[in-house]
Amino acid sequence: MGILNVTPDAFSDGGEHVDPARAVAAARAMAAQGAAIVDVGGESTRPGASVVDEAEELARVAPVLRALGADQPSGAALPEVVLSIDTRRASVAEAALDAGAVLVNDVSAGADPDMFPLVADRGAGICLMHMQGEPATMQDDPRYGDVVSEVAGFVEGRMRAAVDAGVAEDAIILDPGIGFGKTAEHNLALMRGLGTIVALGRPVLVGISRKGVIGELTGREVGDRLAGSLGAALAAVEAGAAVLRVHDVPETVDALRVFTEMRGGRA
Ligand code: HH2
Repeated sequence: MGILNVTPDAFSDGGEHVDPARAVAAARAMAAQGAAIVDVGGESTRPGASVVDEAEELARVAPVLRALGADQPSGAALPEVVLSIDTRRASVAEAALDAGAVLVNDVSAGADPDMFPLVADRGAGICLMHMQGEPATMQDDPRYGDVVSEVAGFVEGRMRAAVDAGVAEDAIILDPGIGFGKTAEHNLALMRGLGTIVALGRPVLVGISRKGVIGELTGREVGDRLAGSLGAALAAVEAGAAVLRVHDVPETVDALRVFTEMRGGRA
């Protein structure tokens, strides 16, 4: 999953793709480089980020999704790729689904009461992520008893709630939410304990690309975390992750290809 942040303030690529034409070109490049999914987001959820109003979020993502949606399914400009909308708002998700998205990446795991009914009605996919607190304050002293069992219990509960609301179980992806209300130790524990979430039986998405835990382990600034992010990506796959949400698509595709070939598996 390639990340396309159409925001002025994302933590590592803020401002790069605010111009819709540049955003569309970046999405097409990621698809050509081997991304299976492109995740378009109009609201930064980095620690300390402020909430974007609905009109602004829609204005950011809609033109990009419409242009990318128009590429499908001919594949001429955009090879077959799943379009994903990174939003906590059902209204934004609905507009994105209208424009050609088929996956909703919801970092609040369905906090908007209209989200699960929408996803169910449209037969879309949904990624349910764990977050403790809200982006503005989530890194102010996050605490857990046992982070792995609490996060696994949360995503399992949200999966049940989604299914109860009519979402097909096989449309659900689960995500431990690396960096969302977690210290570096919590993030490491979740990576080491990823198997507990994998055991819930749904594909697991890991978004760790360039995040703070990579900085903690390597001492590198955001722009210099590619090698560390690749190490984390391979560790995630080894632990059973099915989807990697990354900024650096071609490098991750290469790393995965070599890793899986050498382990005798399939890329
Ligand atoms: N991380 C970010 C945003 N969305 N979605 C899922 N499912 N999992 C994640 O780990 C995840 C996510 C934060 O990273 P990024 O998009 O690069 O930054 P920002 O939130 O500043 O736009």
